[in-house]
Amino acid sequence: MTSTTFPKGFLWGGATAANQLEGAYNEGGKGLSIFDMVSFVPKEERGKDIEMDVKSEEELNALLEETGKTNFPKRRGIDFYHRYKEDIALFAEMGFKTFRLSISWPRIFPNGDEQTPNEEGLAFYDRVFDELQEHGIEPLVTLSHYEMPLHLVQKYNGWADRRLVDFFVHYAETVFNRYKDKVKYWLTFNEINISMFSPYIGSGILVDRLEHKEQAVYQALHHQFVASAKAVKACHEIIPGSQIGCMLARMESYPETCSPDDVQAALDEDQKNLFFTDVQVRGYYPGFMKRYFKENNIEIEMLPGDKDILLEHTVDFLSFSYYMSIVASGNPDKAKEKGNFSLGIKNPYLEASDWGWQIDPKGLRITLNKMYDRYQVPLFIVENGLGAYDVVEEDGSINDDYRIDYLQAHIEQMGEAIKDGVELMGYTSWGCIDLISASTSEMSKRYGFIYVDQDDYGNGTLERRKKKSFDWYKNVIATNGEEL
Ligand code: BGP
Repeated sequence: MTSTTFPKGFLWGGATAANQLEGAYNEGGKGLSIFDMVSFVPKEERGKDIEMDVKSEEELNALLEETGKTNFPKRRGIDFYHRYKEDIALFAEMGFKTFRLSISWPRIFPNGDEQTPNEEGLAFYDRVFDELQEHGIEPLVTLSHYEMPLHLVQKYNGWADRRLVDFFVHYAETVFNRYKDKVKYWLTFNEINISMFSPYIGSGILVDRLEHKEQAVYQALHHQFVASAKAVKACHEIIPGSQIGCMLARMESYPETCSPDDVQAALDEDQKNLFFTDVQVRGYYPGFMKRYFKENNIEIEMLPGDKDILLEHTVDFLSFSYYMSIVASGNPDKAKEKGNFSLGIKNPYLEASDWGWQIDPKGLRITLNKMYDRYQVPLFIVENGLGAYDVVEEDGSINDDYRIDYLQAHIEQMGEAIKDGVELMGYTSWGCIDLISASTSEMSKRYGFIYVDQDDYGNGTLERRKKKSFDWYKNVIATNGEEL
């Protein structure tokens, strides 16, 4: 890698989310969030498909009953709420230029539909941003990372209800006004396409309440698109010079063979993935989705003005997570085998992580090129990393060479894409400090450069410890990606 590969000012750093990090789920005036309700199911008891959805009112009420009795590690997070100073100091030691975190919406508006924000919640993020500023670390803030106030699910069935647009915009304006001197980079919805896999986590919808589920999910997403565009508008008005992006869980789809049926299947998968960025970056619904809606009896209700809002307030940059690629088949029997994103059809050319995620560094170069070609806006990789079991040796060291290998290979391909002409703003590796897994609620699925002493059941001292990858990443940043 030549010294000129990564541009000057490239935003190296790490990424997290409030729901998996902060803990203190019932402190500081915070309301319950949808994620506080997702329980931990040990691996042995889990089915083949990962389950992070809550589907019905009964299920939700049963979970609420348990609140306070069961302290899921999720609700304890890794206690960033009380330990942020120590953690930020470690990020600074690695030389982070940026730190991606999310604001917990229910910390600011415990119910989500009230007018007056919770001052204690606002003050917490003031302290965090000040600490980052002191260390010269630029925050990159996600407004909604799987964490709407639970009350909005109970009362409105989440984003299925149009009123959520105003609640969200009020929340966004509140935090833009409050942090306008502290935060320049923003993201609206984390992995907005997650609703296709989990309507509860992505859109706060209990699907058992609905007759035509797909219709409701796409309608909810329309509301989210409008809310996102309105947030873009507000961000630009309130914080001159700010940049705000969308965020997609990007999964490059490969055809299983060169049969045109497989190629078409891969294109279909890909288009369904890129639909979300089409709306947020180009500002309009693509033709292939209009066709899909028609053929599946889905009608999106739009208010007058919606189309203009989408078109006029597109995002400044496109951010995405990248963990794996997937395989598509035109054979209907095979296509059925494909469960959720972690399973699917095996790619015989790739290895997979312990959780079945197929590791594909070259796919990152391919996807960067394809997305840049399609959109011609700056890209930002805001999540990438290897979830793995780590072992603490007797001398206390953690030798995570497998993680270094994974990141090294991906960063190398990022460099290739930059040389191809892709405009890339930065890279924030997911879970730069070990945190609770989103899909499995495990603590033992670790991504960090920093180890946190806690097990899947919430036992442990929460002590922080540097892994081998800590010094490795520090050097990557210090050499601006020259030494990998
Ligand atoms: C993304 C989410 C993150 C995160 C990551 C890793 O989908 O945006 O919140 O957790 O994936 O997934 P997991 O924690 O399930 O390993």
